[in-house]
Amino acid sequence: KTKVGILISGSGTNMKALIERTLQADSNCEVALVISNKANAGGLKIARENYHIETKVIECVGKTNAEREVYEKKIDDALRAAGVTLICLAGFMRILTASFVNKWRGRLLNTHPSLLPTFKGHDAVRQALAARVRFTGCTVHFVEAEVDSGAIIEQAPVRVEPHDTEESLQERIKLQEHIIFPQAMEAVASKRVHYQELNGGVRANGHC
Ligand code: 3YE
Repeated sequence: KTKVGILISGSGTNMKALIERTLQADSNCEVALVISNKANAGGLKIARENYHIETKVIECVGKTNAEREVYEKKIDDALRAAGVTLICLAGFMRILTASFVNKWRGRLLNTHPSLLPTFKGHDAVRQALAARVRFTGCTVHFVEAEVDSGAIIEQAPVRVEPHDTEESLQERIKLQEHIIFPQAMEAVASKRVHYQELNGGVRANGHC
């Protein structure tokens, strides 16, 4: 089975959906380690107590490039020590350096709450409401150094309702992420989808 490492910063609802998928008989994955950059992330307790998965808190010391490298080295070491070969960013709210991304390219997935390439950035749901679109959604993509720009693996649309708030829309988007993120994890782990570089560009080859 593919050993998966999950990086979180918060309540861990996407993490929980990934773990639940790995507990099904036909899964090609097992979650070997959950890392949070926040000591108070609710997901840590869930991983440890409900699923008996090893957890680590690795907090960032600062935002300079040198400090980021130190911090990411700790993450990299912990993942390798646990035998991880596939990383899922599940509500992890840090931008990763190019050197980390390059080391894990093709084995590093993120979920984003919009139909990329529309509404990149940390406030994607707010952007969707401001633009008055009828549909937004979510995207699971391979991570590139440039944030939210990596090859798309899977997407799901979500209709924007007339009385939606950022919170209500975010909630419904999350429900879709809980479906497509586990699908994308399994598809990459079982090599139905793989990362491909082609003359300067990249794409996710295959289907979930
Ligand atoms: N890193 C790269 N490429 C990607 N991280 C994520 C996706 C992704 C990635 O596609 N290279 C918050 C939004 C980040 C933010 O801006 N954080 C800043 C400041 C943090 C702070 O103020 O504490 C930072 O430098 O990390 C995962 C989603 C990242 C969203």
